[in-house]
Amino acid sequence: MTMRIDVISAVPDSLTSPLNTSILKRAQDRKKVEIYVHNLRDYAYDKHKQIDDKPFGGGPGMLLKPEPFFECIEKLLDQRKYDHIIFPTPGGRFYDQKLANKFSLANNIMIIAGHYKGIDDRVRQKFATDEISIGNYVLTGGEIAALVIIDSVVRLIPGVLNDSESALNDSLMDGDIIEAPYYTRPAVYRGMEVPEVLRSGNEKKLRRGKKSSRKF
Ligand code: 6GU
Repeated sequence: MTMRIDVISAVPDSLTSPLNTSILKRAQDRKKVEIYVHNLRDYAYDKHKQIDDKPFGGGPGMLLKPEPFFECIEKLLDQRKYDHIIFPTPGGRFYDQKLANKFSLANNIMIIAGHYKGIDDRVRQKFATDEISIGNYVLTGGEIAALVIIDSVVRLIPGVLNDSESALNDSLMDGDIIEAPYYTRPAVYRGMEVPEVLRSGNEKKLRRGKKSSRKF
């Protein structure tokens, strides 16, 4: 079973490189996930291909119009069922590992990447099943949040990570993700030494992930 992820964006180019690099690329090459990026402008039907307009009630900036989103989303919904239609928004539920685990069980996920104050709210009302924030700060748009969600979900799909990278090695203590520090050669660099316990070669005595490296 191959997971399918559809992302709708007004700036699809911002997603291309990250989605086609490193482990996300490998996951697609291994047919563990299919990721499709849809350009909102392709669903603008007026002759100027306009996707934004002035907000009712005034105020600065432009809003993404509802029609291109509705056209694109309804076309996708005609083709398959989606387990989650994710709407990244600073007002959403805070994203965490538990939610990533849940999303990783899905067959089909859609992510609607709008802009902060930049999307007609009827799109959210009509289609969003999961409104997600990735933290307490404001981004220029939902694309980077979409990438955060995709990255954290795809690495959990069986067969995406190799044994040495395995998500099973992720350490969780008191619900916090923690990692002990790692080192490679040289054993001494600019006077800084790798801890003796790691250099001894007695790997079985090592209990990785026990000691938090969290600084705050
Ligand atoms: Cl999901 N979107 C935007 N624009 N800003 C955010 C966010 C999402 N999560 C935190 N800040």
